[in-house]
Amino acid sequence: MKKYFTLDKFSVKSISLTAAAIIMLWIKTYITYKLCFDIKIENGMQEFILFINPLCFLMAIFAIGLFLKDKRRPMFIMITSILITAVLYGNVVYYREFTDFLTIPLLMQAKDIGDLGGSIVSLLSPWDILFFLDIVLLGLIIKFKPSFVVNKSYSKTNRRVFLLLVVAIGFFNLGLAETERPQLLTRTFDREMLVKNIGTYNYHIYDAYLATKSSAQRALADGSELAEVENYVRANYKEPNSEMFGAAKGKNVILISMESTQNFVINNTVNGQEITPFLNDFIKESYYFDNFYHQVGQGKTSDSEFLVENSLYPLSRGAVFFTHSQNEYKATPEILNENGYTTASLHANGKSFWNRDVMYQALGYENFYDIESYNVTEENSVGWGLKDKEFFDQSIAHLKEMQATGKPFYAKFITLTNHHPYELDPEDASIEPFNSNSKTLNNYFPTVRYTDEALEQFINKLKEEGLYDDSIIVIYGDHYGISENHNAAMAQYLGKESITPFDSVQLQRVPFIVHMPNQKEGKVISKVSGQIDVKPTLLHLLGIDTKNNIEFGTDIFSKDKLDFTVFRDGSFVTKDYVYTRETLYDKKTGEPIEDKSVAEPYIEKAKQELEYSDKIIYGDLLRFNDKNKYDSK
Ligand code: GP9
Ligand code: MN
Repeated sequence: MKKYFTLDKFSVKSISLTAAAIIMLWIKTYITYKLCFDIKIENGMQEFILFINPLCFLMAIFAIGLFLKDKRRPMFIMITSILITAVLYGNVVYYREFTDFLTIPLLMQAKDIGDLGGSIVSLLSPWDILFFLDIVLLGLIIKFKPSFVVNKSYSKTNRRVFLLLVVAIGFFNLGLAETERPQLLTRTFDREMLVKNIGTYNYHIYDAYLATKSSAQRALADGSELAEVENYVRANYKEPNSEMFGAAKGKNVILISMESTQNFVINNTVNGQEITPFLNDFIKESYYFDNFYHQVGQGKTSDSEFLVENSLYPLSRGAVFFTHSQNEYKATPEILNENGYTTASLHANGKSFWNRDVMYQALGYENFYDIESYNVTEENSVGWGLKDKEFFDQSIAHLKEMQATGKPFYAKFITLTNHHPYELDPEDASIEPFNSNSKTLNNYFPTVRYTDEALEQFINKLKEEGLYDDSIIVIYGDHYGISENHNAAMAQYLGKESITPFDSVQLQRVPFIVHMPNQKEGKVISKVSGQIDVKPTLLHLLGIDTKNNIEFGTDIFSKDKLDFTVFRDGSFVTKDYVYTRETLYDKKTGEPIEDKSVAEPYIEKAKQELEYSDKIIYGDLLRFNDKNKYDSK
C-alpha cells in the first residue's frame, strides 16, 4: 500500500528543518508584537488572532523550500529567515520613532531613510542583537546537523497536505479577522489594525498590492470622477470674511515651516524658564490660532508642505511627494506666479530630499534655494545640517535677489535644527534640558528655544531690511516632534498620570501664526482648524478668490468656517468632540462617550473628505480640470 504520511519523521524525536525555521520565526514575531509594538488588544480573540497571524505567511513562503532539492533547502531556509528578520527588524526600528509600520512607497525612499543617519543610530539598542539569535541557532543547526532536526524530503502528497494547510490557516485567520474587524481590507487608514489582524508579513503583501493598484488607478481614471468631488467641494465653500479679504493684497509672503514644533511649547516653561519667549511676544501682535492641527501622514515635513500649498490631504501610505510628483496640481506657488509673484522655497538640505526638486516643479516653484545656495561648514552645522540662525542669516541675500525681480515674493522657509534627535552645540543652548527618562523629550526644549531665537533674529533682520511691514508672515509647525514613544516622559512634563489617546490627539496641535503687514494688535483665534486651511486663508488675505479651486480647506477667518479637522488616519476634532481609534471623546472632560451617534455626521464627513482627496491624487484628477480660474477681485 502507498504510504501517505511518514509519521515516524514527525515523531517527537525530530522535527523538520522547515518546521524549526517556521516555529522560531513565528515565536519571534509574536514576541516582537508584544514587546516592540504597542498593539491595542481588547479581548482574548484579538490576542489569539495576533498569535496565529504570522503562521500562514511563514508556512506559505517556506513551502517553496518543499519543492527544492534537499541539498539546496537549508540555504533557502537560511536566506529566507534572514530576509524575514530584516523586514521585522526594519519595522521595529521605524516603529520606535514613528509608532507606525513601513510601507512600500516609504522603502522606495530608502535613500532618504539612509540620510536619517544620526536619527537611526539613536533608535538602535544593544538588545537588538537578540533579534538575530534564532538566525545564529539556525546556522548552527544547518552546520552541525543535530539528530533532532532533519532536512527531510517531501513527497508530492506531503507537499499537497502542506499547501492545503497553508490555505486553511489563511482562511481561518482571515475569517476570524473579518468577524473581529469588518471591512478590514477596504478601510486601510490604520496600519495597526491590519498588522493586528493579518500580521505584519501579510500586511506587507497587501501593501504591495495597493502600490500596484494605485498605478493602475491613474490609468483608469477619467474626468467624470472629478465632477462628484467638485460638487462636494463647491457645497462646502465658505464666503471669505469681507474685512480680511485682500487685506495683504500685493504684499510679500514669508511662510515659515517650523520643524517638529508642537503647540504645547507656546506660553509654556521648562525648569521654570520660558521655552519660546520670542514667539510668545510675537503672537501678541499677530493672529495666533491655538486650535490648529497638523494633518501629516508618513511624509512628515513634505506632507505638511503638500497640505499647506494644495489644501489636499496627503496619502495614508508613503509620501505623496514621492508617489505622485508627476500629477497635475494647482498649488499656491503656481497661483501666485499667475498673480505676478516670484516664488521660491528655501531649505538648506539636499534638493532631492523628499523628492522636493521634482515635486516643487509640479507645485509651480520658480526657484529652490537648496543646500547648494548656502555656505554650509562643519562649524555652522549641527544634527541635520545648517543651523537655523545661519540659515535665516544667509537667506536674506536670497530674499534680496527675489526683491530685485521687482515683483512681490512668496518665500517658504523650512527650518531644520529642531529635528529629532534634537542635537545642539553647547554654546547654542540657552535653556537646560528637561529631566525625564526620554532623552528625546529632554533635548527637545533647548532646540525649540534655539529655533525661537533664530526666528527672532530673522524678524529683526527683516525689520532692518525694510521688509517686515511689506510682508505677511505666516508661521506654522510642520508636525509633532515628540512621538507617542515618549508618552511616559510627556505625561511627566505635562503633570498628567498618563497620555490617553484623547491627549495624543490634542498634542497634535502645532502653532499657526499670521502676522499682517503693519499689524500691532494680536488676537487669539480658537477655531478648530488645520494645515489644510492654510491655502484658502492665505489666498483670501492676498485678495485671490478660491471658489473655483478644488480643495478641502476653508479660510479660517471666514465667519462660516466649521470647527472641524480630520487627521490622515480618520481621527477628527470638532468644537465638542475628539474622535480617534474608533472612540469618541468629550472635549471638555477628555472622557469617552458611549453613544457615538451624536458624531455620526462628522464620522461620515471625515471619511468622505479623505476618500475624495485620495481619489483626486490616485486618479490624478486635476489634469481634467480646465476651470483653472483664479481671478483676483
Ligand atoms: C528634511 C526636513 C526634515 O529636508 O524637511 O524632514 P522630516 O524628517 O521632518 O520629514
Ligand atoms: Mn519635519
